[in-house]
Amino acid sequence: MPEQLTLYLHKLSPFSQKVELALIEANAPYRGYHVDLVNKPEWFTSKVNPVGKVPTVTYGGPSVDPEEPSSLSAKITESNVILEFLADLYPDSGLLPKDPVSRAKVRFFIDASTKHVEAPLHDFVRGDGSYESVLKGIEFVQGLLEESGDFAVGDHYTIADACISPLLTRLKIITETDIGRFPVGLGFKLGEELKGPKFTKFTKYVDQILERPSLKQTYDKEGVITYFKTLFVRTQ
Ligand SMILES: N[C@@H](CCC(=O)N[C@@H](CS)C(=O)NCC(=O)O)C(=O)O
Repeated sequence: MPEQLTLYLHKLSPFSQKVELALIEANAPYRGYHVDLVNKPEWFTSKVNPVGKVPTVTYGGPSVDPEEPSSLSAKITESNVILEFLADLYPDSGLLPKDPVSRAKVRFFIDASTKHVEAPLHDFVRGDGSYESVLKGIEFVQGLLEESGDFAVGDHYTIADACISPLLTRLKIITETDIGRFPVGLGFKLGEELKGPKFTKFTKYVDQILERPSLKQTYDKEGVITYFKTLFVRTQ
């Protein structure tokens, strides 16, 4: 029997989603517990994650009620760290390839998608960033993609794909709805630009990734749109 694994998550959290994606793709047994981030329970901060953020995983120890976490389980936080942890737990899942060069490529892709897509997109949607840096970041990541365009690295789903997938869903929302604190129309413009020949490989990859059953299982598109509408209200 594998050790117990509980994922504390929030359904609209992109960081939680990447961890859930990796668990599902690895066929890993786990228990998901939805944390109310608005009325965060005291026990979550005192017993699970002192920083109070999701995702957090408890691993090992007795199988207990998630609301009464055991002091005997390991508590693992930070989505990219959890992705690596899952790849270590399930070495035959393909979440990380076996050969060192491909493993380095997966790690580089995770680093790049965090620095060059997550950060600029985060700033852009809040009205603090620039359109150009979003495009430049996407171009950088596109340059790392396999020619086939099916996966980020090699011919198998890895934690690199899990890491970028939630960002791709949010990018699609921004380009389809224009929701964000950037000037009106810039989200649509970004969408048009991404449809052009310069971004063919990226677009093919996005389409492929968004069709995966694991993505559909973990993604509440309408929920994210509603949340974005309340969070990113334009002030002018
Ligand atoms: N760097 C962290 C970010 C996690 C994070 O910001 N989680 C948000 C939800 S998307 C959260 O739990 N916020 C609740 C809070 O800060 O109180 C990771 O990658 O896991």
